[in-house]
Amino acid sequence: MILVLAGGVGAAKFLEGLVQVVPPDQIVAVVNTGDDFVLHGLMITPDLDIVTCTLADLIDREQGWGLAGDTTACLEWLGKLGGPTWFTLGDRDLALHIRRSALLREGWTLSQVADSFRQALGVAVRIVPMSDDPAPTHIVTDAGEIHFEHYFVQRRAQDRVHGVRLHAAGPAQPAPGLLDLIAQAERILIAPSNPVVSIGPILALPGVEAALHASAAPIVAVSPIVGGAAIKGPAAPLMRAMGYEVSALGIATIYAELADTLVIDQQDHDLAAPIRALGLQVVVTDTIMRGPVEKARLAACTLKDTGNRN
Ligand code: FO1
Repeated sequence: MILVLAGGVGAAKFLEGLVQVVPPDQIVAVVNTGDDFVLHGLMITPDLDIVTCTLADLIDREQGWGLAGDTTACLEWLGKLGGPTWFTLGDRDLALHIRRSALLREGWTLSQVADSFRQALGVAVRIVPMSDDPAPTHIVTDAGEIHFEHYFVQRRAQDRVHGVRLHAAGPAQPAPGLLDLIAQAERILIAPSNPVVSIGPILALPGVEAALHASAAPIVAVSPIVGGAAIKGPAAPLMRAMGYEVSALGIATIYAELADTLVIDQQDHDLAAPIRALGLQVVVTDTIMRGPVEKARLAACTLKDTGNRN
């Protein structure tokens, strides 16, 4: 089984490549829930939905989130009635949040909801939230400490970032069975997601880093930073706020103690030597996931044997 630590859009695209080169039922995606928040009285889980709906080929490919061809009649009426409209929730998208919220109120766990939804949508990849407990990511800004989605979407990532608080609602436990999945994995992949607010929340769960270190599986990460910039999302300001250089080398310093191999883009080939100096093996390739062929090629790169464990 191949375990993939995943955030949102970049991870979803990477998984679309992986399912082309590995039987989907051999893949388990452990998904960040730090973006999750309540809006309109509904439990919204952006990264779980992005991964599930992308693998179900239902995603809006322009945006990387939301459902293709979705309408926003309900959102318009929510606005008329004084509800918040800063977070675009389409009519079909709302069905996910309404149904999820109802099941959670009936006592289902987020793991059970996520598994029920991916099966209902015909996704063969197992999708596991990182935790069934609330584990919101807060961003510390000039305007105070705010939830990631308020920082990133409502306030358009305009605030100066002073820090990040993971699991801001208190201790969160790894989802049931997650530590066993890490122990059983034959290979562990860290998708090209935001290392601070997408992968960070997963690694910060008690026992996860220890389980990863104890695993005999090769751990391969894909840099989400290409040519000194993120392909999408707020990785740059967040990495800067945490004191990391915004480059593939900065990514290497984050994962140096954990991963065996880092896959970087050919634009960053000159960073291969300093990254190797950190003790990581390096694979230099085209990491821009333009289409299905590039996604499959990138995924195949993370499956090649690049030598022994760290
Ligand atoms: N991102 C935005 O920038 N604007 C939105 O209005 C928005 C709505 C949205 C609705 C459902 C969903 O699953 C994701 C959504 N996202 C939106 C993406 C969200 O901000 C993600 O958490 C980030 O892209 C980071 O993964």
